[in-house]
Amino acid sequence: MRRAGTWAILAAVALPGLLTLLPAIGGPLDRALDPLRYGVRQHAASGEVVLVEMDARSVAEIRRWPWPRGHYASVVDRLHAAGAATIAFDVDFSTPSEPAEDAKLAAALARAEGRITLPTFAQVAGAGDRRNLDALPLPAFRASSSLTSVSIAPDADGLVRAMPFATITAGTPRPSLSAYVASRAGTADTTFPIDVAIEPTTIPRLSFVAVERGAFDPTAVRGRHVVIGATAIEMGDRYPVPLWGVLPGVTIQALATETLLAGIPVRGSGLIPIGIALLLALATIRARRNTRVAVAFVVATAAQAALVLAAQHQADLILPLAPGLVTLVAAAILAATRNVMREMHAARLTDEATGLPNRRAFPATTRPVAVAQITNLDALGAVLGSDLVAQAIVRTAERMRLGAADNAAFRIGSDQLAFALSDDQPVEDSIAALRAILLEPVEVAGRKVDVAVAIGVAEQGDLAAAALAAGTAAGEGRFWMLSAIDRTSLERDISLMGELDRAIGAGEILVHYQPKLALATGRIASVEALVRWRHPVRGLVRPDLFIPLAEQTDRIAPLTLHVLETVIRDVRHWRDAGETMTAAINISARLLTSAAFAAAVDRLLDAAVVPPDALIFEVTESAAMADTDAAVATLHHFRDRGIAISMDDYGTGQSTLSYLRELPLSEVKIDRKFVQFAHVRGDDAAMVRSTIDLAHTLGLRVVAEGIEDAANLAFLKDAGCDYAQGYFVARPMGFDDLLRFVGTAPARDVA
Ligand code: G
Ligand code: G
Ligand code: MN
Repeated sequence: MRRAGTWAILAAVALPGLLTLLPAIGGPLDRALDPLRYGVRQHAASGEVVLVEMDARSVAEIRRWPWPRGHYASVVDRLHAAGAATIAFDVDFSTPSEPAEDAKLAAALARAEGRITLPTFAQVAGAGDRRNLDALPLPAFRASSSLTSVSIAPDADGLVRAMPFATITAGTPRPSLSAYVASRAGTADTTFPIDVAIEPTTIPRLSFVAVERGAFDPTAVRGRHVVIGATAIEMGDRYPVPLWGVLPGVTIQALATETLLAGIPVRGSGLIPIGIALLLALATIRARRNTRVAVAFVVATAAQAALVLAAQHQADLILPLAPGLVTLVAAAILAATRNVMREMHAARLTDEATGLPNRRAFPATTRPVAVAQITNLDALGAVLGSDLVAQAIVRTAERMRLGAADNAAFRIGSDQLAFALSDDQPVEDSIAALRAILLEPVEVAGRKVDVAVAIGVAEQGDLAAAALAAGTAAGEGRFWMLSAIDRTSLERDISLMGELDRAIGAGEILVHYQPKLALATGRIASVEALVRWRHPVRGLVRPDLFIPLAEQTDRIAPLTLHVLETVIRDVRHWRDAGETMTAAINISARLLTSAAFAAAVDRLLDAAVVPPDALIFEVTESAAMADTDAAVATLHHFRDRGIAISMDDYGTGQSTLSYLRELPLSEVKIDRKFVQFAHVRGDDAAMVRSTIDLAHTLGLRVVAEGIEDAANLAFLKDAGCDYAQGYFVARPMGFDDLLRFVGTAPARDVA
């Protein structure tokens, strides 16, 4: 049903309507709708048909029954004299009465010059004989009158709804009273519906005895068609009709005559209203929301009913109501059901708070998948409130979509977003791209908000493994981590780590240096060592790709020791060349809890030909988090040996202030996220200035990283920052380039 086209839906909708074309189904339904068909169109009679009632009053006055036929003779004479166009009797004259009275009537009929019509009745021939006999008026009456059938045939439920145009009784066709009076010819035994929208009470009527006495206005009869019959209850001959209940047979004859005077009703095929309904149902079927379905249904139903009733009223085309209405109901039920199912389907696959697709919506994939765990959700919630947090999550998901394989991000837990990674490029490249995308804060209600994430990656669409890895990465303060569950297969895939040991031996691991400019003097006072891997196949591999892998596979210690060794050698060289610069080395968090690493550092330092105070260890804030006591002890140990400790990426972590006090720091490096736009963004500027002040108060040097233009540099100098590091000062470069750069560069004027 989800993908079914309008045509298929229309076909499904038409079926129930087509079923109502079966009389057994449509008949009762349409009959139940009679009050609608006739009630809405109720109108007064034309007045062309006048009833002369053999009413209770007449019965009371004449007293004898059967009435002596002289009474009828008088009435015929009176009506004829008044100018009645036709005089139709619905009175049985088939048996003789007193000859004198019969003669009176025969004479009166003869005087009426053929304006009279007398009834014939179909009668069952007798017990055991199913043939019908024609009960005719006496031959003396017949001589000057025409004959019409007054048989009334109720439906199975006892209600009279239709009248024949003509009947064939005992082989003789006879027009019905109404067809004769209205001069409408029709095939024998075909019927027409009586228009019971005509209000029976509006048919002009005269009492039989009043007419007999001449006590009536002749103009009420002149040129009109008079129908004479019994309405008094005790004379029987009463039938129920729709809308009006029980009516005397003669009143029904009058209604039928009125119907034919207004036009000849033609019954139309039920296919016509079904066709109309299908057109009208289009809007209902197209409606995507059920309020619209309801509105469209009501409008279509009203239009359908109006069209059918108008066809009857204006064109005497009688169409069934049930097929169209059933079709419309079917359309509404179908559309509503489809919408509910769609909504349920969508709701099942959507996270309520954010509108993002949820875990159930995550497609099966053979690609690597990433789960990003938002690590500062509680803090965000406390500051922003849940609505804005939801927005922040949506903004973050939008960013992640940019780095996702199929541009889709899913909220798989309150603090977890998931997405598939491209399998065209190494996972490390995807992660590097993501890191760049996520660096900028997201904007929520006009505020810039940092959403901190830790990412777990797993192969083959293993979402659970990725989520687990994300949790571990968050706990260890890392940006990303591979799932331990399939680490081996991934390693084989990446095939980098197996090569790292060989790479160190083969001299593929290089150290580049990025200068730090002392803002007070305009001279290069220090450098940061940044590792590079000149891979024979992959080219220059960036450290943010292989450092996390090295950390996870326990190769970070040999790598760092190799860097330290290289740096010590290079420092020796430039000291020999007369340069007094210090050099900073990045130390991974997990190395701080490794006694073996500390011992190895000690051995290198013991053998070193440079003073330890030429070295700086850069440690990220999160580094101290994993195992605080051990990490702090290790840092004190290094510090005691004379190595300066620098807090890297300052501002991106969490409990900054307590660390500033506890750790044996010499230096703080403000993360480039805050520095880069500090000269144009007020809140960044405030953060940088206050950090500089705070650090100075604690006796720490301040390095700002990520300086990319002169204005930024000028701002930092003005803010009292001690060192500036960034592309504007110099990019990371090889040892030889560094010596040339420092030797030739004049002291910079950064004022
Ligand atoms: O400039 P670059 O792309 O080299 O730096 C990327 C990241 O890698 C930086 O966060 C930097 O601290 C880190 N990094 C560079 N060299 C080393 C290293 O020798 N050891 C560790 N642990 N991290 C390093
Ligand atoms: O985390 P750490 O301080 O070790 O980061 C050093 C990283 O910063 C290296 O990747 C280096 O290439 C990068 N870096 C240094 N200067 C700039 C700069 O001006 N702009 C940008 N975008 N990155 C820089
Ligand atoms: Mn660093």
